[in-house]
Amino acid sequence: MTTSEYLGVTPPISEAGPSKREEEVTATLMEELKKQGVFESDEDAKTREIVLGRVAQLVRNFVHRVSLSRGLSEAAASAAGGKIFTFGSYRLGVHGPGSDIDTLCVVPKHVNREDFFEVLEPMLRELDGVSEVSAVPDAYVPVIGAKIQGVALDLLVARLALSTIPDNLELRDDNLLRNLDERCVRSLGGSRVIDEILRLVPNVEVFRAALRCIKLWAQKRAIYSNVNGFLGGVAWALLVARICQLYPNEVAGAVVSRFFIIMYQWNWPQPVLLKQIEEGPLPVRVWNPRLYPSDRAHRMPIITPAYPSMCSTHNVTQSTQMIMSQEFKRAAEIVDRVMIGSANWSELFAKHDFFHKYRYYLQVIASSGDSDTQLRWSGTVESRVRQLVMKLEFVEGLTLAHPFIKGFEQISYCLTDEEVRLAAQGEISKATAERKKEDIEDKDGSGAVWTTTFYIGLCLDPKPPGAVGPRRLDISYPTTEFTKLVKAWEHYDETSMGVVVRHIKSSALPDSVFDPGERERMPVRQLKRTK
Ligand code: 3AT
Ligand code: MN
Ligand code: MN
Repeated sequence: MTTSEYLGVTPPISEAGPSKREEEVTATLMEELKKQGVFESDEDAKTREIVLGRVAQLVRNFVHRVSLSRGLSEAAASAAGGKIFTFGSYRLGVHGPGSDIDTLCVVPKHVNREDFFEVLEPMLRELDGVSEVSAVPDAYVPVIGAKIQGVALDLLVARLALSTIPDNLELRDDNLLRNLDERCVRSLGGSRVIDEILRLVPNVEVFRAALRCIKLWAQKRAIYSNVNGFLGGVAWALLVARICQLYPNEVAGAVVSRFFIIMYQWNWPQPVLLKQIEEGPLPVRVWNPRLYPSDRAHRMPIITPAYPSMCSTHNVTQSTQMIMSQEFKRAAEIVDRVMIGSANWSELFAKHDFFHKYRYYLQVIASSGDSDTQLRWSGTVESRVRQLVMKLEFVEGLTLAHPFIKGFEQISYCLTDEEVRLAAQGEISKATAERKKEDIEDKDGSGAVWTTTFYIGLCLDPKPPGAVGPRRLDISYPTTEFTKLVKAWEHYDETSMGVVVRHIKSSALPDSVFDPGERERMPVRQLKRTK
């Protein structure tokens, strides 16, 4: 076989088609996915298309307007074009009812990023049915968020070194990246990666169905989150795409089954690649562990296929890798039983047991006095939690530190300074918790406290035989270092923002981390005894 006969960096493992049983379980998998609500209605799908049509027209109007203002003739302004490309889950075809549409707006060289925020944004606000417009021009990837006819969008911009953007433009050519600023290269990246993934899978429909299954499973098991050291949407897509390459003629049920077995056995840090890494025309870094020590540190490298190739799993730590490996194993066992008919797919999608699993937890509590500050501050704290996890991994006696993938928000209406102080530390009395906004209005010394609490589950090494009494665990060094690190944030303000780390026993977990009735259904103590 020559390299051109297969997709991927090795020949397939098997080119066999599905067995009858594999077709059966694929049908039941699709039924279960429908039941779980991962598909949107036909009506919603039509709305999305209408919205995209309107955005495409908006971008052309925007380019036209800016072109005229730069002194171009009417004819030249009309010819300047402007085109949108989608990426993210919508472009992959695996979006859910609540997903946004990630949309890249490509404009000619005489239109710049400032125009996008100063001209397009006001034009967008003028459209019918638009709400929640929010621009983040200074972000790593500058973006305008908005809702149109109820559909959420993330709008990115890329300015190409071309004087016109024709309707048939494609973004595949690496040379398009020449002479662009870094932000435009990054903005183009999302779209180029998705295009490449879709080109590199043998059967797009099979890939989509299998990826929907893996995404739902990863969300339910609380391992879908790039910031927290697990995998994000792109990384999961790349893994599923690789398994599709290895079984080019299989159906989704079979791909899912192979996925878990292969991922459980994968010889990390051997990278997952969809094609050989390519060099290109830019003076930018391409992932290369032989050249760069920081790339060598990646534990589960999953590499993006479009130039410049990057590692999509930079944040994975020893703990998160162990947790994902356990989840692959659990899933492989369930899917084995699905195959022989002794389990249903729904078992694969059972909710995680994070808040039942450990005896001790760390709470990382970010607090402030208003919702805008809290949004930015808690985001900053969240993005650093994995630094705490990595420091905890060095603590003697700790097997792993398991970060939970989302924070829990609360607003506490306090009557006194002392209550405010306590609330910021996570000590929220029943009276405070039950108070409403009206209860503190016009009262001297009162105030509201916004808190976001992140959790890290602590798994201790097994007790050595014969040891008695509780084990001591000294986490003061990691927690002090962590607080120092988050307070080093450039916008940190000690008068309005707080952060504390404290450890609690599982019995002290607040009810808010459980679904109604969940705590009672699975009492923590019972779980421990059966271990
Ligand atoms: P949803 O169905 O929308 O939840 P998704 O995979 O489309 O899933 P996002 O819309 O959050 O997820 O992200 C789509 C892509 O946008 C993924 C990544 O290429 C890019 N992206 C997302 N967040 C960031 C970020 N903070 N910085 C840079 N790129 C980002
Ligand atoms: Mn999206
Ligand atoms: Mn998005």
